[in-house]
Amino acid sequence: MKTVFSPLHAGHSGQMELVAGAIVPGFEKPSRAEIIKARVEDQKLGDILAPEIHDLAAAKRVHAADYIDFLPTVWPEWEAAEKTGSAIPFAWPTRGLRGDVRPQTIEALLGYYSFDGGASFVKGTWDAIKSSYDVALTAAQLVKAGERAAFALCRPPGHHAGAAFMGGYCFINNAAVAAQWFRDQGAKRVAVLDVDYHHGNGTQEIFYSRADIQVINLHGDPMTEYPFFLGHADERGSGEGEGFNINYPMPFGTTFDKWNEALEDACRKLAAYAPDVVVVSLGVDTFEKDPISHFKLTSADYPKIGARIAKLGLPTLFVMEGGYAVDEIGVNAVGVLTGFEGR
Ligand code: OKP
Ligand code: ZN
Repeated sequence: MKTVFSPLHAGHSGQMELVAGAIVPGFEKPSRAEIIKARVEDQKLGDILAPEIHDLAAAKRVHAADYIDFLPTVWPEWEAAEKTGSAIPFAWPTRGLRGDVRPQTIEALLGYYSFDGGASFVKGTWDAIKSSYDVALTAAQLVKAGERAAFALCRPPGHHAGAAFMGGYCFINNAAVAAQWFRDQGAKRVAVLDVDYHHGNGTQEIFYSRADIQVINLHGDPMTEYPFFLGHADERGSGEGEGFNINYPMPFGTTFDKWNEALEDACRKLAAYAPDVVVVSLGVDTFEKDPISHFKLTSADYPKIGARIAKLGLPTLFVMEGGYAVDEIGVNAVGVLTGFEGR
């Protein structure tokens, strides 16, 4: 299958994050995408294409227009306010505060448009976000044009980004953008299958009341795992969307046997939904050696995941999400794709 990749992701670099009270280098770093790309080449998965440039109309189909318009202003506003380090949100309108009043300064707006401090900006961040969006749409175009599957090597990832907020390393929800784009191009039903270790809270929120996009998540139980405040099994969709959101929260220590039972059930429900196209939010942070996660999948398991998804027999867009064990991220992510191709 073809891969779409942009070198502009690399401008989003040097992030820091707070872990157990200490500021440490961010886990979501440029080498992640570079190592996956090198593995795509090494395994001769197929051509690697540069993305076509898209306007932001497709982003505004799933995100609030004011949120999308805000993103490119962050770094210029931050610099204009003479701030020196990276732009990180630090105050949020939680219960008891006014989330309905849009504030006026850049540091306030960062909190207004986020749910945590996990999505921060440096100079190259907007160009990286935009390139990741272009990568997703370009790969979606390949599938629309008749390719059996395509790989959007997105960075930064997207599945934690909601209609009007960033967080958890995510800014624009690439998978949600692609799913909506397929609908707008004439697909009757689209399924999003999110196999990242973390619950894709943004994707769930965006499509929660809709029957035309089925959202299925396999993930660490939010009772004990980030993003903590969404992803429970009783979240099944609302209104017309009732029954079209499906969550499989699983405990720390989950091995492939148990995880695969969830995947099998998910695939049966997905097949019964009979979508025209599947968007896979592909995270490989379910890996046993992932530094921030607690499942126990091994490198040998990833091709099996790809093979099961291939068995659905549906046009498939893979959109890269998480995975932080960088030494093995290429083997694991590309393992899903070669498994899909039956090799
Ligand atoms: C993104 B994706 C604070 C820990 C915050 C955020 C995890 C985001 C995962 N230092 N962890 O789903 O892989
Ligand atoms: Zn994740």
